[in-house]
Amino acid sequence: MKDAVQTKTILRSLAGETLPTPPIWMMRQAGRYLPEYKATRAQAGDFLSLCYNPELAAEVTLQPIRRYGFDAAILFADILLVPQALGADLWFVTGEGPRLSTITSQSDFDVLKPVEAIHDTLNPIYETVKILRRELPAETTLIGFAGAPWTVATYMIAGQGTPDQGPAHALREGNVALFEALLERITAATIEYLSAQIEAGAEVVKIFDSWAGSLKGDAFQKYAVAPCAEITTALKARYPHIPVIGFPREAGDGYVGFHAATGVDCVALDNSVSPDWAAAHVQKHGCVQGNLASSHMVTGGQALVDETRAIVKAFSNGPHIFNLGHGITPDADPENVTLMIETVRAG
Ligand code: 1CP
Repeated sequence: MKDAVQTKTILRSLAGETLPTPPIWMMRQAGRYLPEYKATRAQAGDFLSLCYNPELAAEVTLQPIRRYGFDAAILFADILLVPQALGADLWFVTGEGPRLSTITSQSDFDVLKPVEAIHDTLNPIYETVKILRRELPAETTLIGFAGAPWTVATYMIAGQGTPDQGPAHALREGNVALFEALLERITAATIEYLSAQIEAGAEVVKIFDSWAGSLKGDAFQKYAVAPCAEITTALKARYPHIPVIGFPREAGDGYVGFHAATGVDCVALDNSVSPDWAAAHVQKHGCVQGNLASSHMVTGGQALVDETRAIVKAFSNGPHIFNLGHGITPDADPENVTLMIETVRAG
């Protein structure tokens, strides 16, 4: 009899198997392009109330599984819940995005809570994971996640999303001791947060470093590679069987060697790198995930089909999980998601 690990296609790819058809899921697969998501979000009231309501968060996680039959579900939550659990104020401005209290001085840092306190805030997230493990189909893998320390720090320092992560770069140049203390606190919190997700039933975890691309050279090594390695090493010591996906978005050449330098089982690729290049230079070291441009979910048509086929073909000689290069956008057409899945599964 096959055990669960062998029957879940995503776990097989993460274990290094080359499958005839790559398994597929999609970043932000629960989101505003889906009418059923918008309805549940309206029921919850606002985005954060949705994240902290286990029944409704599980419901929106399940919606894209029911509609499309993706091979994985990703826990519905947000990377900014960790700053909130550490004591930062967090709110969302409609039409603009997240806002947080800023950390630019030692006194701002000193009011942050200790790592052990995070579970007081994050317990509902673990409840969502437990519900999902009960309710997901047997073949669907449950992915937990957190933001990488650098990306989370960029929001905590600036108090919002920034095009160039300027305030975070300014702090790391102007007060490296404070910057590194903040990164260490986030790293330790992330290890505990992901461990609790795994204890609750997450079968894979993904570390989102959305702003890794703005770290260059030595800074990329110190603030993207090293924290990801620290988190992965700690998780592997506790849960050797749980695969880790790393996503150092827009790392470019930094994707090369990222598996070995961090210990992750899979490197997720954004669509700024060509699949042929990534197959030769990144996939030769282990499983890769990606990397269709999310704009195809808006535009659709033959270009979507051609590009999807090219990505499947380029990665067909090694372990591959099909995904977008970044999250699907609210203006996407749900029909184009169906077309992408059919194209991948048609082989
Ligand atoms: O209006 C809404 O309904 C909120 C939109 C939204 C959603 C659906 C936000 C606000 N977060 C999420 C969910 C979310 N965020 C998930 C859930 C699982 C999924 O379906 O994929 C995940 C994995 C995230 C991760 C996340 N949040 C990242 C990393 C990945 C990425 O997209 O680069 C980042 C940077 C965030 C911060 C964040 N949360 C929300 C927004 C709009 C943003 C970006 C803000 C900015 O930089 O301006």
